[in-house]
Order: sequence, then C-alpha cells, then structure tokens
Amino acid sequence: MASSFLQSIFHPNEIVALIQYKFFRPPPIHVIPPEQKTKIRCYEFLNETSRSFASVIQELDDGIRDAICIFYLVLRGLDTIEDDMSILIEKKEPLLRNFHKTLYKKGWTFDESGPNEKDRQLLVEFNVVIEEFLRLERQFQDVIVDITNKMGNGMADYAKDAAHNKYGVMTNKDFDLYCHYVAGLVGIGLSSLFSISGLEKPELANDTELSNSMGLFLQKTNIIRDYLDDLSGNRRFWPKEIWSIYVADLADLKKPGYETKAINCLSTIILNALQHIPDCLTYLNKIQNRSIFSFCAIPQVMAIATLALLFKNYNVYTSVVKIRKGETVKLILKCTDIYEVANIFRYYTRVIIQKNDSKDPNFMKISMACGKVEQWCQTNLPDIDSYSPQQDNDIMIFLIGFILSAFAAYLLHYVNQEHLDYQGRESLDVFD
Ligand code: IN0
Repeated sequence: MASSFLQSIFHPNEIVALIQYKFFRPPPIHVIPPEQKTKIRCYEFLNETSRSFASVIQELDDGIRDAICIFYLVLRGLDTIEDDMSILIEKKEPLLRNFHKTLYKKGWTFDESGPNEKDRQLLVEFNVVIEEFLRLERQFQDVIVDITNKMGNGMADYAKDAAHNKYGVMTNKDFDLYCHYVAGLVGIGLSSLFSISGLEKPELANDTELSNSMGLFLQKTNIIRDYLDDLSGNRRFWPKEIWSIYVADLADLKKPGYETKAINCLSTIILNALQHIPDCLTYLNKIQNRSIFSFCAIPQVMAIATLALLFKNYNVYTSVVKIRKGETVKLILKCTDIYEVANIFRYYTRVIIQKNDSKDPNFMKISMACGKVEQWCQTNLPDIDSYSPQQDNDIMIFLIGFILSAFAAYLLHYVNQEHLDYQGRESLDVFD
C-alpha cells in the first residue's frame, strides 16, 4: 500500500483514487452461506489468483457471477498445466486434450505441477471447482466444456509442435491463431455465458469476431509486455514475421547495439495490437448490463494504458514494465459507461500519437491506427465531446490529492528514518 502511494506521489488524483478504492468502495454485498464450503473455497481461489480482477467478478450480477468464477478457475487450471515446463509433453498433451472431460469427474485432483507453479494448489484441490461446475445450469456447463475442449486442443497442438518449440510463433496469422486459442476463445465463451444468462442479447454471442478481438487485444498486450520474462523461460510468442524485419534472433532485441531496432520492432508489434481497438469498442458499446460492462471494460482499458506505457519504452527489454497501482485503480473507478471508456481509449491513443516520431518506419500506420479510434468515437458517440466525464482536474480533488501526497511523503520519510535508525541500532548491536 505504502509503495503504491509512493509511486503516485506526483499524481494526486491517483492518490485520491487509491484512498477511495481502499476505504470508500462498498464491498460486494453477496454473502455465501457458510454451509456452501466448496463455493467459498472457489471464491478464495479466485481472490488468490487475481486480487483486483477477483473483485470485478464478485461484483457481477447474481445470474452470471458463479458461472464466470468457475469458468475463470477452469481456465486458470488449464493454463497452469500448459505453462508448466516440468510436465513432460507425453503427459501434458493428453492432460490438455482431455481437460474438458475431467470437469465431469467428481473428485479429480492433480498434484504433479512443479513446486514453483503459482496456481499449483488450485489443481491440488480441483475437486472443489468440479463440484461447483456441476452445480451450474446445464447451458453454462456446455459452454465451459466446449471452450475448454477447443482451448485444450489448441494448446496441445502448439505444445507438441517442434517448430513452435524451437522458433516460437512464426507468422502474424499464427500469432492470431495462438491468441485465439488462449484468449479469443475466452471472449467467445464469455459472450455465450452473458447471452445465456439473459443479461445480454443473443446477438452478442453471435458476433464471434468481436468477442475474439476482445481476447486478442488483451493477450497481445500481455505478450508484448512479457517479452523479457517469456524469453528467460524460453517462451517465444513475438511472431518471427515481425522481429525478423529487424534482427536474426528474437533475443538480439535486448542486446546492446540494437536499441533503435528494438524500439522499431516494439512499434511494429504494438501496431499489430492496436488494430483490434475498433472491434473492442464496438463490442463494449453493445453491452447493456452495468456489471458485465465493468467486467469487460476494465481489462481493456488496462491494456491500452499498458500499450501507451510500452510504446517507445526501452525498459521493455530490461525489466517488467507495469502501470502504477494508482493508475490501475483510477481506471477501475472510471469504467462506468461507454463514454468514459471511449475517452480513456482516446486519451491513451493520444499519448501514443505524442510519443510517435517520424523516424519510426511505422509512423504513418501508427497515426492511422490511432486515428481510427478518434473516428470510431465520432461515428458511434457523436456527442462524446459535449459529454462531460468526471473531471480529473477538479480543483477539490487536486487540493485533497496534493495535501494527501504531501502527508504521504512526510509519513514515508518519517517511516524510512525510523527504519534507518532501527537498522543503525541493529548493526551497532552486531558490532558491539
Ligand atoms: C479473462 C479476461 C477477460 C475479461 C473480460 C472480458 C474478456 C473478453 C475476452 C477475453 C478476455 C476477457 O480478463 C482477465 C484480466 C486479468 O486477469 N487481469 C489480471 C492482470 C494480469 O495481467 O494478469 C489481474 O490480476 O487483474 C485476463 O487477463 N484473462 C481472462 C481469463 C479468464 C476470463 Cl473468464 C477472463 C486472461 C486472458 C489470457 C487475457 C484471456
């Protein structure tokens, strides 16, 4: 918490958002009766895997919350198997291909994940997820099984493909296909669940292209951000069709002497991701239910904020680049309707335009991709400029933020001083 405040010290409105989120946000009102032990355990798992996203799921309306929670945990289980390099391919392939069938095997658990797998315990207690899965309405179960089947088989195809293991993703078409398996299918499944719940129209599920784009935009952003992390685990998701324009090997991008190539390659892959934005906005514009809207919009605005931060940022090749917690919280609080969300997209694509420079080989294409966001807003929300979003620069917020920042800075300075004094005392003790 203290470090989140420190990160946002020069962004008073983020300090206000952090305080608002931490202390003044009403907690989710639904309570699970204590006798429903397996459901309680599922929500505990959800909270362990992803804190901020878990609260967005918990705020979903009654008719859809449990189905999404279980869908999320099932996918997390499948992903844990796919990621685990300690499981041999002979074992991994059938596990992935049959994972959808295990959803009907009461009592099934798996304790062979590597000790370092973050979600190892989820598979150790997977019987709990299965039990709750079997309590869902039949139509929800069918969607989850169908998507898990398609995704598990797609993942298995990639996991056993020798060329993929050696060179990684080859063409831009492969890039889209891999992202379709691991994320586009999630979008397609979610749209079906929304429509079946009756909270959204059937049309949302029929337009699978839009649902797919929602997933591709998120997954491509993750892949761009995780360049270094993935490479160190010998995973190669940046398509060769893109990086081979600049270097002979994907790993060269992080080497000294390749800085300009690395930045231009980063622009090319970011441009590839930006192309999904109009579809994502069109999808979000079709959503009617408020809780589903926030659930879908929050990851999307995080993704565009991340892309704006990654663009022209050499740190992608040296460390993990992430948006500040304060910025995350500010975005979560803002995602209330399509006008707010479109404004956030416009804001970050304008950040990209400002960073863009004419020496970049993709200068024109990037300008055009960002221009399409402006165009989308003018066409679909013609009154967007007369719409007045919650003012960021509202004088009160600024003043409160400023005072709180000063106070936080003082506190941190004070705590640090105490800490140093204490360390000093400790080392004195040692030397005495
Ligand atoms: C998700 C997606 C997600 C949410 C809403 C609508 C979607 C439509 C299409 C595809 C995916 C959609 O959102 C989560 C967000 C998340 O987990 N964020 C993490 C941050 C992080 O970097 O991991 C957090 O801690 O807040 C998401 O990333 N994925 C996901 C998985 C399952 C479900 Cl049901 C929904 C993963 C992925 C690979 C992008 C599909």
